[in-house]
Parts: sequence; structure tokens; C-alpha cells
Amino acid sequence: MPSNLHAVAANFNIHGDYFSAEPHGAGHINDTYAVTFNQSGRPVRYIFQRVNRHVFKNTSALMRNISRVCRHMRARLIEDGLPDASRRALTIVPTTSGADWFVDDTQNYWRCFLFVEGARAHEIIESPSQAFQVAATFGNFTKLLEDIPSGRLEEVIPDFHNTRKRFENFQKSLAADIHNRAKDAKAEIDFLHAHENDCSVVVDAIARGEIPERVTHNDTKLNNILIDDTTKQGLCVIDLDTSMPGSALYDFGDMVRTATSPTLEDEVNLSLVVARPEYFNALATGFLSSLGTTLNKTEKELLPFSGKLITLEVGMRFLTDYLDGDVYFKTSRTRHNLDRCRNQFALVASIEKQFDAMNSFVATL
Ligand code: ADP
Ligand code: GN1
Ligand code: MG
Repeated sequence: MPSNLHAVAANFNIHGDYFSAEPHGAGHINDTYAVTFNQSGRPVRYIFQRVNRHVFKNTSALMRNISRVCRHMRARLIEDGLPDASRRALTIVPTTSGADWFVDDTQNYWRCFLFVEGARAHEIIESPSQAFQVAATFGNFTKLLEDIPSGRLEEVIPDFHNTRKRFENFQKSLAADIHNRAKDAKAEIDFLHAHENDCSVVVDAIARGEIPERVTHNDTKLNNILIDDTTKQGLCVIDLDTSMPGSALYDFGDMVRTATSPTLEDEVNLSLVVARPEYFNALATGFLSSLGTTLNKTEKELLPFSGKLITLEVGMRFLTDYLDGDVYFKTSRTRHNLDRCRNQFALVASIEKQFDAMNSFVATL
């Protein structure tokens, strides 16, 4: 727990007395804490986050995007007559001087959100109906943000899903091999080389104008959405750091990556890692329930491919980080990134086995 959390919290416009704090969630990037305040006898929780400076260099742009997304989501939800807007869209708690974030004396950036109660982020998907909810809710995120005012969102991390560039970065890390780790990952390196051509498919289709730019989330892993504990419905899209211009395929692909396998992404028993068809079908049905009339023919046709692509891309990023010495993703054991990479490539292989069936199913929708 950071020793200055209590002092940091004093800079936010929160009533009552600081009571307690604990680490919260299982994200790979930021440091997240649930902080409880005593508000005249009632405990009220807030989410505090220390933003990862290494990953996010332009925090102002990031927070400007998040603020615009939160405000627009809230306005649209209220317009649509939905109750509980503060549980369905993140709410930024401003600092005492009215800013969206606070810089501490070690130059760390902090922000605070209302804690969404009565809902949870899940690490492993529980049922096809939950998969439907996840995909419908992430799809609705793009739908609601179609008319966000004040122009394009800022590109917080350029080329975030440019799989071709990710491949080139992998090649550079492999050539440098600064920790002499490539020898541990021969099979994974070969697997990636055999899939090199896949890396250009979506990038090229975007360049040809076949896939339109949309406001997308770009990190739609299962634990970046809160599911209502009572209604079991998809409630609130969180982790808005990478909300920016992108392709709907990135969002669908990351859901296939994180919501079709019965395992965590670092499961080492690879025989358990499979993309289950009933979960894929539920994701596709859910996504198209929100975006069916929005997506064009190419986007729809590439939905199954996007699952394979984003799983390959994230596996490649884990491998690259392993070669680089674990500098990007949080790790909790040696070879953690290599284990994650192996898991993701096993999932790619499982998707490939079922690719025809996935394409046939999407064609029926
Ligand atoms: P990271 O970028 O590190 O993944 P997230 O923004 O996803 O950070 O937050 C980490 C975890 O904290 C989430 O998976 C979720 O469990 C929890 N969380 C984040 N924001 C909220 C919120 N406003 N209310 C409740 N839980 C939250
Ligand atoms: C990171 O922040 P988190 O844990 O939701 C990463 C994603 C990866 C994911 C892999 C900003 O997501 O791109 O797909 O880990 N986020 C960033 O689990 O790089
Ligand atoms: Mg997250």
C-alpha cells in the first residue's frame, strides 16, 4: 500500500473522514485501491488509481478522453431513461481544485472514481449468457459514443492495435535478446513467425478503407466490465484508459480472447485452454445485438478472425515483454509473461481448429 495514499486522498473533493484502504482488482497496468471514507456514520467506498507512467506518457490526453467519455455516456444513459446512471458509467471525482487528477510530490498521477457497488469484474467467464451480456454491453459502449461531441478522441497510445507494428517490435526485441531469453521460447517464436501474415490483415483492410474508424474501448478483457450481482446484466464498462479511435474488431477480438476459455490467461495447463463454441456464439450474438445494424459487411465477416488476431497480438506482446525483461506488464513470477504467451498461443490454435464453424455461425446472424 503506498504510504501517501491518505495524504493523496485529502486532495480529492470527498466528504467525510478517511477510514481505510486496500488494493483492489487484478489489472496488469495501474495500481488500484478501494478507499473507504466514513461519511457521517456510513462507509462509502471510492476507487483510487495511480496511473502507470511508463505505459501512459500523456496523462492529460488520457484524462481528457476519459472525462469526455464518462460525461457523454452519462448524458446518453439519462436521455435513454435508464436508472442508476452512476452505476452504468464511471464518474470521476474531482480534486479540491476542480481538476480530474492529482500529481503527488513524486510526480505520480492519481485519479478517483465513484466505486460502483453491487457489481463485480469477473476474471473467468461463468456462462454463455454472461458472455452475451459482456459483448452486448461493450457493443453498446461503441454505439453510445457514436455521437460524442467535440471531435475525435485523442490517440493515447498510437498504434495500440497495429498488429503489424507489434510484430516489428517483437522482431526488434528478438534481435536484441538483451536478457538471453529467446532460447526459452523457441516454439513460441516459430509459432509467431508462422503467423506473420495474419498480423497485416486488419491493418491493411483499414488502410484500404474497408473497415471504418469508431470510438472503441481497445481493452475489452473480461475484467474490464462490471456485471450487476443481482440482475446479472452487463452494467458498467471500466478501464477507459485506451478508449480512443479504433476498430470494433479489436473490441470483439479481445472478448474472444478473454471470454471463451475456461481458464485465466496465465493458466499453465494448456490442455485446459480452449475457445468454447457456445461462448463464441454468445459473444457474437451479444455484440451484434448492439451493433448489428452499425457494422459493415467486412467487419461482420472478420469477427471470428479478430478473435484469433487479438489473441495472437496479446500473446506476442507477452512474448515481447518476456524478451525485454518484463518491463510492461505486471508479473508475479519468473517466466510469467512466457506462461501467458504460451496460454494465448494455445488459444489461437484452438480458435484455428474451430474457425470454419465460427465463420458459419456468424454468417447465420
Ligand atoms: P487496470 O488498468 O490496471 O486494469 P482497472 O481500471 O481495470 O485497472 O481497475 C482494476 C480493477 O479494479 C477492475 O478489474 C475492477 O475489478 C476494479 N474497478 C475499477 N474501477 C472500479 C469502479 N469504479 N468500481 C468498482 N470496481 C472498480
Ligand atoms: C492490459 O490494464 P489491463 O490489465 O486491463 C493491457 C491490455 C492487454 C491486457 C492483457 C494499456 O490490460 O492491452 O490486452 O493487459 N493494457 C494496456 O491481459 O496495455
Ligand atoms: Mg483493467
